[in-house]
Amino acid sequence: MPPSLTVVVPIHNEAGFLPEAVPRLLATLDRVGPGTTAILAENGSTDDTAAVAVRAAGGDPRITVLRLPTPDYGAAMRDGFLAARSEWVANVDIDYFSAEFLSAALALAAEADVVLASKRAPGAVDHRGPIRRLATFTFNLLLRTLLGSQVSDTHGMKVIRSTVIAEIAPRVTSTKDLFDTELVIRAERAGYRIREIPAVVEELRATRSSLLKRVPRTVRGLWRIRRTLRAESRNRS
Ligand SMILES: Nc1nc2c(ncn2[C@@H]2O[C@H](COP(=O)(O)OP(=O)(O)O)[C@@H](O)[C@H]2O)c(=O)[nH]1
Ligand SMILES: [Mg+2]
Repeated sequence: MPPSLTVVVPIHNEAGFLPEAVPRLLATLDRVGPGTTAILAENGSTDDTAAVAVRAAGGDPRITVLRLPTPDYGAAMRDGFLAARSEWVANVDIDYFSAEFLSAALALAAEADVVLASKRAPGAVDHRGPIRRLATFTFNLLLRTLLGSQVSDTHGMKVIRSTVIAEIAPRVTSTKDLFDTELVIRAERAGYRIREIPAVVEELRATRSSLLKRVPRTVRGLWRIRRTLRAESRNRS
């Protein structure tokens, strides 16, 4: 039997998309196997996302809806991870998840602590447009040059051992889109075993956030992580 897994899905202003996405998520839980549940972590929506999520789940006990006031993708992920009671947790977006990846990641349970679906690993197939692919390439370059990371992608589907979450998540200082990046970088630096599975990326709808706004915010955020990690290692030595 595969180990238990909680799939954490941050959701925000998704009332229109959930009626088709939640049945797809339930079918994915079925395919990954018994012991697989999901937490839909809503925060700060201006539509009735949380109520629609509860309705779309139709009382299925495998789905829990968390609700918090302030919009923050990373905080939703962190709250979902910390609420989970399974051996493993996953993070996926509501428009991008796959049973194949989740099952393949759990199959690596004996040899990995963090399994990333990488859009940049050899063999990955990325069906997104050229601008989004360029953004992922540049982000990865920054991870390597600014943070000295060996991983090829920190943003997207991932499966993490709960003991790693318990140790690392409380130390993460980034919120929003960089929470998971800092989590993975800290896990890597702590010596946890990171494995990557080449991803097949097919988003089910166009991106809703502006890349132009996201790029400067991301670069500033990565510099801030670098400063924080450097200060921590100076304080330790
Ligand atoms: N809880 C929460 N979820 C968010 C927030 N912003 C985006 N999301 C969710 O994050 C996931 C990715 O969002 P999406 O708009 O597809 O972003 P993109 O594909 O990265 O451009 C989706 O499941 C969104 O509902 C937020 O402020 N809070
Ligand atoms: Mg998306």
